[in-house]
Amino acid sequence: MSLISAQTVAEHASSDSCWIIVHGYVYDVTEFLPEHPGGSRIILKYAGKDATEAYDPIHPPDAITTHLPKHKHLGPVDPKTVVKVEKVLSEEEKKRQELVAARPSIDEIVNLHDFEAVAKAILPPKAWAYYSSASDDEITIRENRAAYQRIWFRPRVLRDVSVVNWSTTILGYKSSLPVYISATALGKLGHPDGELNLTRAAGKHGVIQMIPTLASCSFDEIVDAAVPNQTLFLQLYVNRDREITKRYVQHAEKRGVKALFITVDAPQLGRREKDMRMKFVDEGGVAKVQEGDSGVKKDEGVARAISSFIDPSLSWKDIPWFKSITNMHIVLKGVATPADALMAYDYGLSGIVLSNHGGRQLDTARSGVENLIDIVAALKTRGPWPNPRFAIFVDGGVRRASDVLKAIALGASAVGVGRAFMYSFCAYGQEGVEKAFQIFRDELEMNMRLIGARSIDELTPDLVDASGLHAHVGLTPTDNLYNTTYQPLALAQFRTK
Ligand code: PPY
Repeated sequence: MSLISAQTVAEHASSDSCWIIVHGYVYDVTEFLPEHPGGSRIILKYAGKDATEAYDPIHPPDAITTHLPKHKHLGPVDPKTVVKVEKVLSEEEKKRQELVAARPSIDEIVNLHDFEAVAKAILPPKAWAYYSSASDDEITIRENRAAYQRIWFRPRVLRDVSVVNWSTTILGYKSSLPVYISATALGKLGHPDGELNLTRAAGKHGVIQMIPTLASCSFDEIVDAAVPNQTLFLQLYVNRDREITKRYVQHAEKRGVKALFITVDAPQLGRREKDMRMKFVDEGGVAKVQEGDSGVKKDEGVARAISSFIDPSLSWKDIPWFKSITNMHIVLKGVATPADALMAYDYGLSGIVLSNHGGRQLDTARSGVENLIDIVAALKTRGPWPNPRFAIFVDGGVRRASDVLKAIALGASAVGVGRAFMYSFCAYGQEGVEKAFQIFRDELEMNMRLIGARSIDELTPDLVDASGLHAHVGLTPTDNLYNTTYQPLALAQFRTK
């Protein structure tokens, strides 16, 4: 195949003819411009140029080849013609890189909040905005933490706790921790290896990872990074085109994924204002919108930009179809009420995740751990509980092993942790994730001894006092570590010259 010179590519730098280079290959994306889920503006910024750096963090490597018809794949760029442009670092970027170099040594990290604080300091502002943002007034994201602080321990004593064991099974698969890695999207915004940091650490330590539909790495790259027999689950956003979903699910099953976690709390993506404002700043959008530039699309942040494929018509009627296309366990992620929990049970599913999507969807939704109380009570009406055929998981706000123990004591099978693991790799790569596992192990050992539970089975409701959980007001000690990393929302900014 003949090579295309960079100069030829540069001649196609408009919406009438738009070529871009990604990973050394030239693509004609002119006709794709109106279809790009992130809008055409962002592609046009790279028209006639190499877009790899902008493309990588937010697309799996194969996104462009699978979405663009073959005849638009024009050929490899001639590397000899590419003029290497010295990258000029902004003052902000220089400062950021200095902070990366001056990170605390990983030995200084003693809890999961430490990872978050490091990530907040060293992440590019857009990445931090996307990861940390939650919807509307961000009440729910904070409530997710606060709820755990309204549950108190009632420890048992004199139980010979010389040996304590926190290993368990999750949907029948061995797990060294009563915690799984929950799906978080776009891992390469925070670290060049993205989700692979999680896969590699999880494989080494016998922890289960839920692969995100919107990972930066491709599904196959993640599965390829796993060790033999490593248990992987898959989170699923259901595509409007069910054939795409079917292919994806069946491919996952073929590659050995054991459970499908269908996200049911995001028929439309929440408005995450930190993420939205970041985009405005970058594109100079505020000024242009105010000047009445009708060509400017009101930008809505990274997440909303790429979420148009998600099918809002998804309903209970689709459940039998999912059961017909896969033998994997099916779990609904994002259930919040006894009524829906009972429906999931009655549809013969394997479980539910009591989740509010890390506070990123419906603001002022209750926390998963609060919902756990009524949902366990409802499921008890269907027979003896715990029921080995139906698992309840909880996620949101977990930063301590004590949170995990509380949720399990109240009836959860295991707990999902998303952001905390993500921040651990943003800060220290795979080593960070491994350290996060170690912190969980240390905290689990200490807390299980102190509450008198030697195994996961011994975590029973009598060990906790959740009587204050439904009281949404009241005095609790301030969570200083969380509040320090929590970045308050900002209001609209005046323009500076
Ligand atoms: C989220 O951001 O909360 C997600 O679940 C991931 C995502 C990212 C982009 C579009 C839709 C969902």
